[in-house]
Amino acid sequence: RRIESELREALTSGDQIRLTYQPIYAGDCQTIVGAEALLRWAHPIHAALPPGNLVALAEERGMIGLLGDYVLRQAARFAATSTLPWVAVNVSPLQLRDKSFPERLARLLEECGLTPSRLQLEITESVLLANNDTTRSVLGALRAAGIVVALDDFGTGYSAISYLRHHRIDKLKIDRSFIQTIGNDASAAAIVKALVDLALALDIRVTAEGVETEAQKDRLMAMHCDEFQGYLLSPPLEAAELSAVLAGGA
Ligand code: G
Ligand code: G
Ligand code: MN
Ligand code: NA
Repeated sequence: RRIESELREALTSGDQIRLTYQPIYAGDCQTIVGAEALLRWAHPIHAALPPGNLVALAEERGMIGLLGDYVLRQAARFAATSTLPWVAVNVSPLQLRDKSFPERLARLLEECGLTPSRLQLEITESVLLANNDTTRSVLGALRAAGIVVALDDFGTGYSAISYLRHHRIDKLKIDRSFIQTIGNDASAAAIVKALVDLALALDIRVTAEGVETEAQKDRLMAMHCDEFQGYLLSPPLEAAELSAVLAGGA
């Protein structure tokens, strides 16, 4: 009860709930091509509440639409005033089950002055597995509007490759569990290589998540992975910190 009203309050006032932005780099590992927005609740008690729990709480209490729109607005506002090419926002499966989502999002982008092609949405495989009619039409409308849709945590769910054909996803993000074992697990390395090649063949972009070591980076570069994300390159940054990095001041 209490946490619910606190969440509602945090969403209507102040900047307790903020986003941090983790840069995503081009294949050269030098150029920032975009950033993933990650939720943070700076609350005296709930500061330790991981974003996954916050999202789950909002889902349970019927507040995911509210939280989701808040996150999208904050990310779009930041991107609109930044030189960042695009910003990626994680969306819950429930947000995509709302028929009014594409239209609301279009209005929000217009209001923030952000071109749809500068917004990417990260969805999880469970979204596609559910095979829900509303979700399908919502995804179609989003892509028709020019919003890039990325499949997050790829490889951790039921990863049916047929989804890539039927749902025409724009980007795959290979889950960090594969990247982290790429150096000492031959099968993980083979899977990553196969996924990068598959993405190339399907004309889908591919991002390696959770790149933490030079050795991982070198192997992924040799595989011609398109995009890199991870602590080796940069942790999530405050909006102002990212702006400073983009301006060459950090
Ligand atoms: O930043 P961190 O590693 O703690 O994020 C944990 C999880 O929370 C990740 O799976 C991430 O996708 C998810 N997450 C972070 N921010 C958001 C958000 O704004 N919306 C949704 N739905 N999930 C988020
Ligand atoms: O599920 P999703 O990919 O959206 O989760 C993103 C989460 O991964 C963020 O919470 C972010 O802090 C975390 N993350 C980003 N880079 C790395 C990394 O190099 N290693 C690890 N372990 N986590 C990372
Ligand atoms: Mn993500
Ligand atoms: Na991920």
